[in-house]
Amino acid sequence: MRTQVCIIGGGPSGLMLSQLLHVRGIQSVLLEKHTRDYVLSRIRAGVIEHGFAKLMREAQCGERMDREGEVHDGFYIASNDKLHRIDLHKYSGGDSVIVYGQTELTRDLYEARDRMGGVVVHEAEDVALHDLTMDRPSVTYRKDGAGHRVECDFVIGADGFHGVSRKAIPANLLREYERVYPFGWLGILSRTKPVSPELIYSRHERGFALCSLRSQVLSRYYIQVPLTDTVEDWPDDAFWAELKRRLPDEVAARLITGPSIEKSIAALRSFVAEPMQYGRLYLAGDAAHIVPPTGARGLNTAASDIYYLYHALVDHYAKGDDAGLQTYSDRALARVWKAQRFSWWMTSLLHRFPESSAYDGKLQQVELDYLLSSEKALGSLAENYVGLPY
Ligand code: RFL
Ligand code: PHB
Repeated sequence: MRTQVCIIGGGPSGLMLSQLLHVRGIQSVLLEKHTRDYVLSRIRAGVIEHGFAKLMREAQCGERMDREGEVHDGFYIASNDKLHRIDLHKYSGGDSVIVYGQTELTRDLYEARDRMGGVVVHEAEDVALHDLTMDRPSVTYRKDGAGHRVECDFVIGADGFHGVSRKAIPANLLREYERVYPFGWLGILSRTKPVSPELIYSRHERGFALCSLRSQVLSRYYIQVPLTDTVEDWPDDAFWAELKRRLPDEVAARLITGPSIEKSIAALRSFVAEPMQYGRLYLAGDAAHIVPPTGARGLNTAASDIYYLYHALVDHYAKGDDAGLQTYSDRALARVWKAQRFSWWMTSLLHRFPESSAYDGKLQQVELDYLLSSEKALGSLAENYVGLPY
């Protein structure tokens, strides 16, 4: 099979890029390791920035998002039994975020690919990248026992943190930066009315908690847990009891509980691989970088990679201009590192760190006090949370 762009990974990054390229008349083949149902069963991001939403519209997949997504002008930080509202709209100079689940936007992207006759191969096994430094790279895979080869001009590695693309870059050319946090997030989804119409990020001596939502009838809650905990350690009743302990009393009193319909633990990690390009391979999204979810930056940073890559590929095919491809890694990484800084900062501000001293605890408290008392600090929080410009 011959195509222009071979995309590895059918998560939001890969789907979004294939859809955007299609709209501009550039062909792609997308290879995904798992079934569509499996990809859609992973509950992940809930908060998206307007830059992401704009790309969804440009990809002709924004209709349901615009109808069903909720615009949020603010969120709360809870600490010492009090709620503090962060007015994103005011402090960002008029911006906001959209609450729309990653599952839903991935579904919208798959539906658009179907509608436009996009080539998406599911259950592609043993994906391998070849001749990345030649003019004609290729990607091989197996499907139903048969071997296949896709010849292309460019290979896009959008196969997430555990994918094969990043590993195709020779180790001596790749620099990896990493921080692993000594805790994870246990998340549950429940068909209950959210405790608050806006998100609540709670800092508590027992550990962090987050009250989020997917709609006014679907709640998403998280609590910080040790990495040694498993989902089996947390029956629903234990989860709800612990969540309530970490929320201000008046919030805990109005929390509506119910059976969980999904429960999972995510480890928290910061990771960046540099450069994001090798020959004709370009990495995008979680394949190149990961953030802890505290600042809601992961998917939004993936979207900025896609934005740069999409424009670079359009310039290549439409104008024979390769400047965007040549500078892709540097441009993408400049924004990636800002998201890394913000995610690390929000994680440090709100979590309980097992090794921290009494002094560290005081610093964390004064950092929060300062934030809540300073218009400039609130401005910095807001502009990062709604998304820095591309
Ligand atoms: P994905 O979503 O991991 O998709 C990669 C796809 O590649 C496939 N794959 C392969 N395909 C072919 N061959 C191989 N060898 C392959 N290996 C893997 C995989 O099956 C998969 O389908 O990466 P992508 O597209 O870059 O998207 C990134 C986002 O998923 C991620 O950044 C966000 O979910 C992070 N995140 C959040 N981001 C936000 O911007 N806002 C949020 O509110 C937010 N909340 C979250 C989050 C992530 C979380 N977890 C579970 C880590 C909340 C959580 C709990
Ligand atoms: C979510 O709803 O899953 C969510 C929201 C905000 C975050 C992380 C996750 O910072």
